[in-house]
Amino acid sequence: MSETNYSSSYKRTSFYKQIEKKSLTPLWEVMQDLVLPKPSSPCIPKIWKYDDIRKDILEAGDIISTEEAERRVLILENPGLLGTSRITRSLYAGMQLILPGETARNHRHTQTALRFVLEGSSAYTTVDGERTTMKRGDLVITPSWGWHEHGNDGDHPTIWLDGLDIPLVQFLDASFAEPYEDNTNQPLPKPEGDSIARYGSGLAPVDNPFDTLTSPIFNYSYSETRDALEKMKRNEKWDACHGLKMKYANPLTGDYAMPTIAAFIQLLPSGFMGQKYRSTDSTVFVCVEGEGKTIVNDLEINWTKNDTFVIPSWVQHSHNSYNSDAVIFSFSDRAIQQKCGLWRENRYGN
Ligand code: 1HN
Repeated sequence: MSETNYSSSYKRTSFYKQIEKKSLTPLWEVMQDLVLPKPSSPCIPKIWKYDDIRKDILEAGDIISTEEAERRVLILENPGLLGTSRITRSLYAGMQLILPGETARNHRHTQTALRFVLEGSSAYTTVDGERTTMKRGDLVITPSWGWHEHGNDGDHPTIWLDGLDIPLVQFLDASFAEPYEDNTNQPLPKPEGDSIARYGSGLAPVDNPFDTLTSPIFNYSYSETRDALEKMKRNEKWDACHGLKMKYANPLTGDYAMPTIAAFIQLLPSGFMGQKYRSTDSTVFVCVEGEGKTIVNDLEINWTKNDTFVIPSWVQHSHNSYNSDAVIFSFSDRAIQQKCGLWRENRYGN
């Protein structure tokens, strides 16, 4: 073989060995895997039926205490991302159980968290000095590095879905976490309802602006949200793909409620047959009310109350409700993608 024969595989293999020792590696062997012409996520579509997993979540209550576990959670791990504790490539999700009389101690970390309450009405969360009661359908958020603890004062278990930006923070190597001093409870300088009164009434304090990266409203109550949807619905301006879809907004900026995670609520009117849609943010959906199906290529995902399902980035899907209005909560990494100019969507199968 001539000196100039580029395709000599022997020459290449020995060259690769030579440079490997110097921590060098050839781009041309991997470039196609690094820069894809379109998203191709290892995340796969998947549903967790609440009826199927509820007994396992409750059984975890016999297996471990909140004291021992720190947080008693069953992770929803995407089968395409086994061993990674991820529901999508950038997001973590889990089902958390807190039994009557239990507490989950105060701590903080740089990961941002959301909780979407599925069952129970007697648990509470305290975030940075204010307590809130957690009722079904409430969205409770915890900012990066905010102190937070939970408890259940009632007679029934409470179960909620946690969503955190754990994989994103992991990727950036920006994780810090710490327990509260001597495992005590945090002080409660603010009365319950203070932040919603101060920031959720179309008012804002004149001075001392809040850290607006995360919304100062930390419990978006379902009764308010549901009422708003019901009133908006009278206008009948349905989006062909989404029905009536709203984002949870920071009232001070109009941006998403959290800097990294976008959260949404949508109402599909009875008998809605959505058009095809895809976007670059892999999304976790939870059916809050009603029932229906989401068609994903050849797959039909049938969902009813409290079922959680995931649709990967850039996968075509369409939502359909059956014979009652359906309400769906969802969250994704759209908040961070849009800040980086990465987010794309398309409609109608284009
Ligand atoms: C966490 O702090 C909570 O506070 C839930 O309820 C899930 C998963 C990983 C790391 C921290 C909580 C978590 C978590």
